[in-house]
Amino acid sequence: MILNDVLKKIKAKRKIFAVLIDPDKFPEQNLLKIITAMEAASPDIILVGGSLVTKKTETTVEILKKHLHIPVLLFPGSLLQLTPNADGILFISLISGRNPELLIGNHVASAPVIKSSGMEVIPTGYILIEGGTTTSVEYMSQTQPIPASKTDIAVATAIAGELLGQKLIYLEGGSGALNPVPRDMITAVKQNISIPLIVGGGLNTKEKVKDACEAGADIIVVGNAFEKDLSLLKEFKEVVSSF
Ligand code: 1GP
Repeated sequence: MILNDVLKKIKAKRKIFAVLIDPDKFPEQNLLKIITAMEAASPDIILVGGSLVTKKTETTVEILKKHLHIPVLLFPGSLLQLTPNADGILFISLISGRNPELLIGNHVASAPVIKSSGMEVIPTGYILIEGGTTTSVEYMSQTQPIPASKTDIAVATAIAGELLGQKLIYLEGGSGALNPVPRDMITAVKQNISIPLIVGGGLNTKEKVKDACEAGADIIVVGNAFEKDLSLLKEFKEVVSSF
């Protein structure tokens, strides 16, 4: 089970490195290139998804699974990205927002299909933080991010997520965020929950990845940076593994 492995690694004081593949940003040629980079760097998890995906997610998952032995988790921006060939799914509730479709509506619509697929389902409380620019996820979700200075609201939201039964909390700056989630916010959220903390959005340098790890992230997610420079993949993995 993917979540069990995550919990074991965190218990052993290890951090987890996840690569986000947006099917639109990695058409087949580019996908094969990042697969080669992942063969060398061995990330712990691959997430597949995006705020707006026009390509077939199923094909991307199929190619990833054909070449790599790394768990592939769906990170769906919409119901159109559901595909049964992934190993699991982050079953996301956008708990910083007040869009009922992203809190329960899409879950009801997709639950029977997800259940019958047999894939591992990981309930995840997703908290969007203002990242210095309007990100695709903010626009597409039609939700308002928590201001980066409002640590208390982020903490209260994360606690609520855990109390509601989420298994992971995802602190998200949004893909391509100018500013990643602030260090003090990561630390405060981590201190107030007992479930693993994912941090992503705008982590495009080794320093930012290190900062997020030091601040308390258990799982680091990077996507955008690798669309520009695949050599970063190995470097970031080394940073995360050094903790
Ligand atoms: C987005 O947190 C992920 O959902 C990754 O963000 O693409 O900015 O690395 P980046």
